[in-house]
Amino acid sequence: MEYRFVVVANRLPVDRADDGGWTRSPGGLVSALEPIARNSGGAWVGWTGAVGDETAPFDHDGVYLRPVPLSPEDVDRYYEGASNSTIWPLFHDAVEQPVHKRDWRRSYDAVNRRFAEATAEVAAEGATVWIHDYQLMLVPALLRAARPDLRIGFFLHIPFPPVELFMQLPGRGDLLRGLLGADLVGFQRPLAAENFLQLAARLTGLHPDGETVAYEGRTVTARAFPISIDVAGSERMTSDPAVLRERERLQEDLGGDRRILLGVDRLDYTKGIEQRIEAYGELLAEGALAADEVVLIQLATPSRMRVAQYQQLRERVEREVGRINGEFGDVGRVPVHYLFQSRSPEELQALYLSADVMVVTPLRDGMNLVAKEYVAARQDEGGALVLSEFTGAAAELPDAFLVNPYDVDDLKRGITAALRATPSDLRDRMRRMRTHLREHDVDRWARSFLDALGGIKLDPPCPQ
Ligand code: GDG
Repeated sequence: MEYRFVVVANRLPVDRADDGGWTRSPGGLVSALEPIARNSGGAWVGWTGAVGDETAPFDHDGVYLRPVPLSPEDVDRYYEGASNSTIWPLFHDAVEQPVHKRDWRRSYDAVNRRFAEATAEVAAEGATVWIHDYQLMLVPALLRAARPDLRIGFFLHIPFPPVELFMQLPGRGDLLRGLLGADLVGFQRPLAAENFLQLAARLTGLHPDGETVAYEGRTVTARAFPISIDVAGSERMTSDPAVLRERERLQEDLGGDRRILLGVDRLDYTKGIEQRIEAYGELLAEGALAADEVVLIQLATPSRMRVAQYQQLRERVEREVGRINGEFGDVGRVPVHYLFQSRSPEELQALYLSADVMVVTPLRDGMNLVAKEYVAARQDEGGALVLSEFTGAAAELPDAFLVNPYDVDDLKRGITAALRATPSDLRDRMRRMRTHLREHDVDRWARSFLDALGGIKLDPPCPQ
């Protein structure tokens, strides 16, 4: 098997359909990379998402998919353990205590080896390989050892922590050397690239020169490539009849003309959901907001529910929602509509179109696509975005109402300012944010990374 372009990610770009077949997974990453993979003789290496699934490799939409099976132990140790209970919290400022276990690390190492072996098998001589995210940080070096002919890129979707925090990691040297196996290491923000280069200097005694560092006879480049969304796709969806029907239904069900605050997140402790609800509760308690004038819809998509910290977060959030609804609600009228569910893309779009204020308040977030999706959805130039300054998106969207999510008073100030802003101020802000996004969509992100990496030749972008 000889593929000239190989994407390597924890998950394959498909989900099992009800009829047992496969459908393309939603999301900008897949919609950006799949066409590139299809047009350049591409393959994708990743897990199907089903524990113990031994599906053989198959073609889907012109891309060769090479599953890497994960056993129940792999899912416990590599995925929920090392990836999501050690690396994830540590790379997000340790907002939850990272847990360190030796058998998790061993499993992380073993699964990364399997990903590297599978990739080495499918990549053609001199192929370009693009590896994604924190679950696979050892793969670049493992792959280079097996296949020095390859051009290897790595992109980290989450923040890269400051040196002092990274130094706490058992196996820190292996992880760093793992990444240094790539020719190009991409991050969401320049600060993350700087952290990485400083770490390389500290741990290995290398001497970075600008954004590059010489390592084992090669040059490794570290640079920011802020990810984005499929802006044209999002704009097309706003006129989809199913979306418009859903928006009407929402308005009817909510009744009256209450203004809508909206939160959309995976239920994750990095997303600042508790702080957002606390701020909203205080605004109600102080009478700054009245439950018959505003409503908060919080869509909290179930995520990593076997990890203890996520179960505890769910309990805390649900207790607080119950308290606020108990204290400030009435029969037939609750101040918080809390949905612990996953909704269809059409329903999500209808929520974006209905929200007067989108409240995105992570304590730390590599980028945050929800903020960008909201802006892309608002072709009407309506609505306001309250955005945590600790998201990657904040650097690109200074016209949002920026807040410090650790400061409840600042959260309250941001929400109130967004609710009180004049329509013309909001329109100006939204227009500027939309202009930025249209020029920086996910296709441009993928192309700029692959251009910097060199290797595959890309078709020119399709006119929109
Ligand atoms: C990681 C980084 C970085 C959520 N609920 C539903 C649903 N979603 C979709 C959103 C959005 C995506 O999930 C979440 O993306 P985020 O960027 O907000 O956050 P993470 O999942 O933490 O993503 C992050 C990203 O990678 C990309 O590099 O931005 O910083 O942490 O697209 O729309 N979609 C549907 N139903 C839901 O209920 N259909």
